[in-house]
Amino acid sequence: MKGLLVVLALFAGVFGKETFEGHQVLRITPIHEEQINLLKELSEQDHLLLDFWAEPIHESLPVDVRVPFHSLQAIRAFLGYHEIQYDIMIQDVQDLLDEEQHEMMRSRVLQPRTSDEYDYASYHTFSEITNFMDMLVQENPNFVSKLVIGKSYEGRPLNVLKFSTGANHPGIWIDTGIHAREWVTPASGTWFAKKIVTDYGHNANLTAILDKFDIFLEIVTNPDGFQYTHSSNRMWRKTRKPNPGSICAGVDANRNWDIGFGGAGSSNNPCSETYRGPSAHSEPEVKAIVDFVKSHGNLKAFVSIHSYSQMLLYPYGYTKTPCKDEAELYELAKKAVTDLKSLYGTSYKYGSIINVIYQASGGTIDWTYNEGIKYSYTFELRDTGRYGFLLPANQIIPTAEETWLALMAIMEHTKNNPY
Ligand code: BPX
Ligand code: ZN
Repeated sequence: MKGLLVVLALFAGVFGKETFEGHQVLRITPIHEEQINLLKELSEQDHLLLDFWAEPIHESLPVDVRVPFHSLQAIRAFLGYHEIQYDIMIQDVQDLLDEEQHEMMRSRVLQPRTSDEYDYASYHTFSEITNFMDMLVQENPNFVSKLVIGKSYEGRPLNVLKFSTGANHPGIWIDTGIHAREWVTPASGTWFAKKIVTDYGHNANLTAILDKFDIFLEIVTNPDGFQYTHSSNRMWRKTRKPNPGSICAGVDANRNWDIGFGGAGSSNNPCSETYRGPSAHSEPEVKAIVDFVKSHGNLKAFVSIHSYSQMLLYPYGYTKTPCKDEAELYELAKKAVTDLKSLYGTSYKYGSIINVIYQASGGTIDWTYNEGIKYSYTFELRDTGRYGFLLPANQIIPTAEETWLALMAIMEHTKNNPY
């Protein structure tokens, strides 16, 4: 059976799109340690092909899991037998994907000729986002440029938009889309790019920031994975480099950094969604950022954007030891999420990665923080699990707008507190 499913998966990968008909996303709510342990055992049953959107870790975090149609009976029986509570969050994953595709097709009818015509309220492919970047550069030649900091495994350019008003400025970095399926993040990144161009010279706060700092924005940080979510498997998370000796491809680019590499909260199994890779910085998508950070040498803030779960996090993820700027990072996170909430009432948790989510080794911002970039943060954007990675497109703009307020708080603090 397992062999057959693997063959089917490969078939889908080569010849078409993986479908998710009848798949459900369940939110499981374990109430004590014993139930957590049962769920951990469940997650090791590879033949069930479960996709844990949120892993069983501790009782305060619900466990979201996508269950293929053929495993639903078994899972329901298991949860019922052990009296573990759960709710159905998504009745049929494919229905949401069909709606998402429909929405994208509708948007595509009008090809944008300018960045004003671009449909920020819809999801887009890598090539559409690349065209957007080129339009923005063309429209603002003295302000915006496109750097290519490297190439992905499959050879796509790793594009970074640079917003700059003068030479030798310190830098602020923002990346979106390092995890392929977290679609609202590159969609928000695209909106941020337009917002920066619109507000410069009009919004006093952003203008003051840009008079002193360059902003670097990598919108599609994992282009191979992103393309794969469009062409083959909407649920793909990792990079797309093959793993020699395994039928599973890809590395978790948020476990591949050279800090606590190989530690707890990362996997040495190439088939795991948190596979750390054969060595630190093994992924060209990660190495390109490492080289950029080092060669730039003067980044003062680094923000890496994920979804979902509505959190603003700072180092560390690999250790319980508080980072030395914990007090300041905590206060700034509090201010940022307060500003974020002021727009639509969206609530965010905040704190260190290990305290607020879970232990995770080899994460991006642990590395950037230890490189001396004090204001290193990670966002987990909307929502808290109603749609998870499949956030409907009508939430893109509100998500981007509220997140922008938090980004402004971080950038302003960075400007006002030189170090
Ligand atoms: C964020 C920063 C550093 C270490 C971990 C995170 C959480 C992030 C992850 O496990 O890489 C969660 C997520 O964005 O991937 C979303 N998710 O799987 O639900
Ligand atoms: Zn992520």
